[in-house]
Amino acid sequence: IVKASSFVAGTVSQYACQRRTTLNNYNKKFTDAFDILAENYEFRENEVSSLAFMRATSVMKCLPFTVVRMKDLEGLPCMGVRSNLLLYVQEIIEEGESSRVKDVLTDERYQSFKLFISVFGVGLKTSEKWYRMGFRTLEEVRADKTLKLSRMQKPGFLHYEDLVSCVSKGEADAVSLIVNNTVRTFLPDALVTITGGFRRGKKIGHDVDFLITSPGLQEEEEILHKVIDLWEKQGLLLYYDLVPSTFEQAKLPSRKVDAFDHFQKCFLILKLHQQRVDTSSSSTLKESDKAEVKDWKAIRVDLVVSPFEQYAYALLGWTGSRSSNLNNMIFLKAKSEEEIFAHLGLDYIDPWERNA
Ligand code: TTP
Ligand code: MN
Ligand code: MN
Ligand code: MN
Repeated sequence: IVKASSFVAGTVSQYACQRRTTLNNYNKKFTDAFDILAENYEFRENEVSSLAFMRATSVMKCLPFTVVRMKDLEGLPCMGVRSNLLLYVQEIIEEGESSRVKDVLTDERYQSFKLFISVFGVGLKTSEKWYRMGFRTLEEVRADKTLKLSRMQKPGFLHYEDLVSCVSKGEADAVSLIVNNTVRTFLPDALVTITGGFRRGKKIGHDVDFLITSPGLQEEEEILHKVIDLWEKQGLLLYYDLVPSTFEQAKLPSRKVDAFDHFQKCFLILKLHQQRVDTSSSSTLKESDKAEVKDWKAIRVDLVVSPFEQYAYALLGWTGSRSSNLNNMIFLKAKSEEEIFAHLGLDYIDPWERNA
C-alpha cells in the first residue's frame, strides 16, 4: 500500500481506459456510497449527476491507498469541485458513513426500482411504469394477472432466485466446458475465450461472457444458430435472444464506430446441471422425493461471435469494464489488444487492471 503523501494525484489519468484499476479497492466505503447515489440519480433521470458519481467511483477505485482526509483528493480528476460530491466524502471521513446515503437506501422509489431492475428484462422504463401503477414489491407485480410481461421478463420471473444469486467461478468454469464442447462440435478449430468480469479476475459475476472466433470463420457462418439448436434439443435452453451482426455498416473505412458492439451475439439463459456432491443423502431419498430436488441452476450467458480479423477488438470490448472501455475507436488492423492500445498511442493496460 502506497502512502497518500507520496502519491502524485496529477499522475492519475482523466481517462478510465488509462487508469490501472485492479479489484483491490481501498476506498469501498466511498465508492459504495457513490454507486448508490449514482443509481438513485439514474432512477430519477438525472443523468448528469449520475455520471458524475460514476466517474468519481471509477477514479477512487484506482487509488493505491485509503482516503482519510480531504487533502488526499486534491488534484484528482472527476472529483467534482462544483458538485456536492466532496460533501459526501467529508461526511464519510468524519462520520464513517453518510446519512444522506442512508436516506436513499430507505427511499421508497429507490427500493422499488432496485427490486424491479433486479428482474431480467426489466429496465428503467418498466420500473417507472410499475411504480406509477402503485407496485412496490415483486409479489405485487407477480400477483397482477392483467400485466403483460415481455418475452424476457417471463423467464426473468420464472428463474428469479437463480438469476439474482451470483455466478461463481466454479459455475463459470462448468458453463465454459459446455460452451467449448458445443462450439467445437461444429467448429473444431474455434477459439472460445471467457470475457467480461471473469477475465478481469472477478470471482463472481451476474453472467458468464464468451467470445467465439475461428481462423476460417465465414461471416455468414451459422455457429450461434447451431449451438442454440443443439442446446434446445438437449433441453438446456431456458431463453435466448439472437442479435445479428451490424458489422457491414461499421466496417466502412475510417468511420468512427462503437467498435465493440456490432458483432453477432446471443443473450441466453442456460440450464446448468449441478453435480450432486453429497451422494449418500440423495440415495436415501425415496423415488418420489427425488423428482422434487432441483439439481440445476439458471445461468445468464452471453455469446459473442467475431470474425477472426476483429478478434482483438471484440476481446477488448467484451472484457470491459464498461467504464474502462475505450470509445469512438477507429478500426485499424490489430492482432492483439496490445496493438490496439499502441495504435491509439496509449499505454497497455492488462485485463485485471481494467476494473475502472
Ligand atoms: P457485462 O456482462 O454486462 O458486465 P461484466 O462482465 O463486466 O460484469 P458482471 O459480473 O456484472 O457480468 O458486460 C461485459 C462487457 O461486455 C462489458 O464490460 C461491456 C461489454 N458489453 C458490450 O459491449 N455491449 C453490450 O451490449 C453488453 C451487454 C456488454
Ligand atoms: Mn459479465
Ligand atoms: Mn453487468
Ligand atoms: Mn454479459
